[in-house]
Amino acid sequence: MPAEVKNQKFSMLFHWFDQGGDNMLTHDDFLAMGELFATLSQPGDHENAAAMKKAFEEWWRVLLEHGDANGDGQIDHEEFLALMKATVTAPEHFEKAVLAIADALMRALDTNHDGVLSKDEYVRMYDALGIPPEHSGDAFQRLDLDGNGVLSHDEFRSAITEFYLSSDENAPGNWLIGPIRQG
Ligand SMILES: [Ca+2]
Ligand SMILES: [Ca+2]
Ligand SMILES: [Ca+2]
Repeated sequence: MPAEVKNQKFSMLFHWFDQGGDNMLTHDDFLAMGELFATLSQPGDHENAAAMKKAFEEWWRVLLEHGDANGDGQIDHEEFLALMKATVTAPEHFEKAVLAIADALMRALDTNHDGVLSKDEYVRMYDALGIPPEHSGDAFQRLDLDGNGVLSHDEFRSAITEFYLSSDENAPGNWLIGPIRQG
């Protein structure tokens, strides 16, 4: 049911971001996500590490500012789904939070600096970020829209954009962090 697809994707995201596992998102969770993503950058690559941490800070700032209705300094599951649909995916926030992470992540993962992601470079993301790796091959194939065996910057960006913005249950970008759990 297409209307449900975004809820399922954002629900997966909520549980992934909830690094403390208490079913609430806090500033600490976003600091932890920033640290986790920063581990993907190469030793000495402070620029991309800092860019990812900054983007997670921005993401948290947007959530707190626009969605903490009861002012307890935490974002619960319902608050998160509403915020993701209405606020984080608004163009002015999407660029600074989501796409800023995407661009720095792509540069960090591209370890041989050829401007594209090979399957090996892509799969490293799964291991490091705690995403179950068993579907990574399948995901890679779907995201490689022109089928040339590597992910271009555009393919990576469009996967991330689709993940956040598409209500189509068959959108390739839905596979970004694994298959959407049904039900
Ligand atoms: Ca709250
Ligand atoms: Ca590469
Ligand atoms: Ca490609």
